[in-house]
Amino acid sequence: MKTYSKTEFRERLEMKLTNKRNTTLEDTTDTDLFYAICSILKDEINQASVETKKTNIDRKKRQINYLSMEFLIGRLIESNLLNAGLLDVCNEVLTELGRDPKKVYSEENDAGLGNGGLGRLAACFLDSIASLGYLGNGFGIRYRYGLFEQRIVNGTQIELPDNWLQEVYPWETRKIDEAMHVNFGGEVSSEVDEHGNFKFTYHNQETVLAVPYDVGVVGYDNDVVNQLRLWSAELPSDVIDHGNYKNRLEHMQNVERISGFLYPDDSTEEGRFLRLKQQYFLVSSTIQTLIKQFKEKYNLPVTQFHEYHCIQINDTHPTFGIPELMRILMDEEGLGWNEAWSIVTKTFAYTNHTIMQEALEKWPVSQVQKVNPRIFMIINEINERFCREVYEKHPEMRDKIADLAVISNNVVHMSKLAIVGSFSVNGVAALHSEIIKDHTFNDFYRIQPEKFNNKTNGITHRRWLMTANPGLTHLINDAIGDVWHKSPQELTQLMRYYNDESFLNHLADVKLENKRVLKEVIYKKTGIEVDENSVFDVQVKRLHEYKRQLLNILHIIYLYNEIKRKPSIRIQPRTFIFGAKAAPSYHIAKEIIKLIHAVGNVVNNDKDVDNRIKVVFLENYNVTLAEDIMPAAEISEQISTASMEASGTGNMKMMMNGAVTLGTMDGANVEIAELVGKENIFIFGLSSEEVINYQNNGGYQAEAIYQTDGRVKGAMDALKNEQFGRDFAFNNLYYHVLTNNDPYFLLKDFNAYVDIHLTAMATYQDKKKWNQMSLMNILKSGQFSSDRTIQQYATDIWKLV
Ligand code: GPV
Repeated sequence: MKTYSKTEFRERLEMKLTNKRNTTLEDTTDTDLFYAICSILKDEINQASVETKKTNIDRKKRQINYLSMEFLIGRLIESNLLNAGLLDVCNEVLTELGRDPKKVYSEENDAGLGNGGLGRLAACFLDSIASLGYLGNGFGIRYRYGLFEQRIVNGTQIELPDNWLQEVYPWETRKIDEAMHVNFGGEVSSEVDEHGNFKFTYHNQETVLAVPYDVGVVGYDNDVVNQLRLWSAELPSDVIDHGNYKNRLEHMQNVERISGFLYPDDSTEEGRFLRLKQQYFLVSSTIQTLIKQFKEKYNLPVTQFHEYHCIQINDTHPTFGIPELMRILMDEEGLGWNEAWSIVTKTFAYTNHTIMQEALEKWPVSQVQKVNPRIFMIINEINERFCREVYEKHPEMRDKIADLAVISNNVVHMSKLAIVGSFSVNGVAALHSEIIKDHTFNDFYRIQPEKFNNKTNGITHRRWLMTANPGLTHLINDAIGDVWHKSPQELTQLMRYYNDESFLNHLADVKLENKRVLKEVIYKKTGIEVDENSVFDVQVKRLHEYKRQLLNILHIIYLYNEIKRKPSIRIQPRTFIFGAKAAPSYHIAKEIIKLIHAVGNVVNNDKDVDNRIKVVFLENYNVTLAEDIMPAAEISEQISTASMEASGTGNMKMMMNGAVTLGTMDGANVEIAELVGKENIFIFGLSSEEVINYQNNGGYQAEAIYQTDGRVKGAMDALKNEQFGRDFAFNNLYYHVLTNNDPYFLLKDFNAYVDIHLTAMATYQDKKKWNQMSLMNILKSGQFSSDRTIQQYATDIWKLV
């Protein structure tokens, strides 16, 4: 891409302001500046994109297609500027013009087309695929409304629609000429042709137009621009229905609802018919496009499709792609079942992101039939052939066939369909991948062990370090140069500074400065004044019982009561920072948000506490807010019940920014612990094996711990005895934990949690030691760059080379 001197960039900016915004540098607004900068970038992006597409066709290499119902991309301006090599010059020019670059960039709406980790992972992956120079595109849905905006009113979460497309979205290009028809519903009839083959024809289907909007994905300093293609649902203009204008308008609105909004449930399944339609809409439009482009561009028989395309499905949400590709290969391309199946099972690879039962998708047969009857027929056939094969080839598994079946009790088990139809099944952290093999999908592992593998998650260090934390980035650049930008594992070179007092002090200065920035954000958003010299202890992630925000707040209650008992107690001042959205229908989660606020209200205003503890809940946690929080974190709370967090990625973001993890041996925490060593992490609580053992034996005796352990009882009773206000929610939480026998092991892990906090705070007293721990976390974090993850996907699964 073109490089610009300051003068050139400024001139270009002036030109764009005049031509695109009808204004001048002298009286421009931040909005004008933002769109003018986007326009400069977009020229570069489009140019490079054309080149990328051309070389890709010439090279005839295998392409990865990442299918996901979620892409949590956040803002793109800074990361696009960085990757295009224009961030510094743009910052300098804006500053010289007397503008605050941050303010200009904040004109961009945060694109929240995802719920949490799974959606953000997809966004990090696209960044790494392009930055490593691989040919690979993302496919998702252009939801008219993204993840809801969270407001807190009197401690209660309120959800507002996320109208992110209210202003022009500068990064997208509508490609109406590449729109696809997606067919829903209707009936299927079959006849036998002259060769004795079945021919299937569809009738009375409803056709929806899938219109693609392409967003360029800019590689870092390599002139590569891939695409994220987001599909939007429209009524085809040639549909003449009912002849009635009002009916037509209603029909139009119904069709547009398919891409109307993102379902706000994270790691739980809503099971709504519209969600099912969204899934089929994504896969049908995408796979039709891939086949069409393959035939047009390569001029090869469709039987070679898998040699040029790999499809990674992000959890089971895009699993209907498997029967959809079968349908196209058989009904439209005329292949037989076996030939089609052989192609499909060399094309699809499946990533599992959870072992929790409530998140494993299951769709009633009747609903799948209604969405597309032909797709259901194919799933049924896949199931019958698979069960027969198990019966014949694995006699030892005959009594397991009911468990293995893709369809049972009139529901389609999406994870089973995904496993059967894919050549690769991967978990997202080493521990998680082992649990999948040993427990969740053990029956499948026994018959198809070769499919199972691990790909530990990662995060893009470009967004989560280079743009989010410029202070730390400069410090690192000054110390070891910039090789780590392209080879993040080179961060280990920082080991040279492990005993360098001056470097360690600079590191602490950078952290303090980032804490000041967050302090301002906290004040602006909540009116709460926090002390930048207190420890910033952070838990930011979706609100879920298994993530145990409740354990965190119970510990805060315990600390508070210790202070009340003995106000002169010596305690390290701390700011507990929360950010979390609850799914709108997840009542317990919303009650926990209420409790955090109630505890905060009491603790923050109690004279006895004297500002030693502050509790802050930052509303509307999203990618943009995370970019302010991660650089300021010192303690990274990763306290899920062991075995339940598949990986976690916030843990990696905070580690990369020098926070020390305080957590359980769960998900990727296990690998963080291995890398930094036990001395540089605070681990507590039950192991995953212990948790799984208890679960298999009906749990542990929660009531007994409650009755006998004073610390546990004290914290729990605060919920019941209205210490933090009279609210049914707190009572309910109390009974919820005890009557369900504490399925998330809050009480069982409570004491270990209290103790590990004591250890952590004792350690913090030794400033040098703490800075060394922080440095160790940063310098080992290159392993968690998504560049490493994508490199592994590319060589082991996608075979891109
Ligand atoms: I399933 N995850 C998510 O964000 N949404 C989901 O619907 C499902 C899983 C998360 C896991 O909970 C995290 O542990 C993991 O780090 C993340 O997916 C990315 O793999």
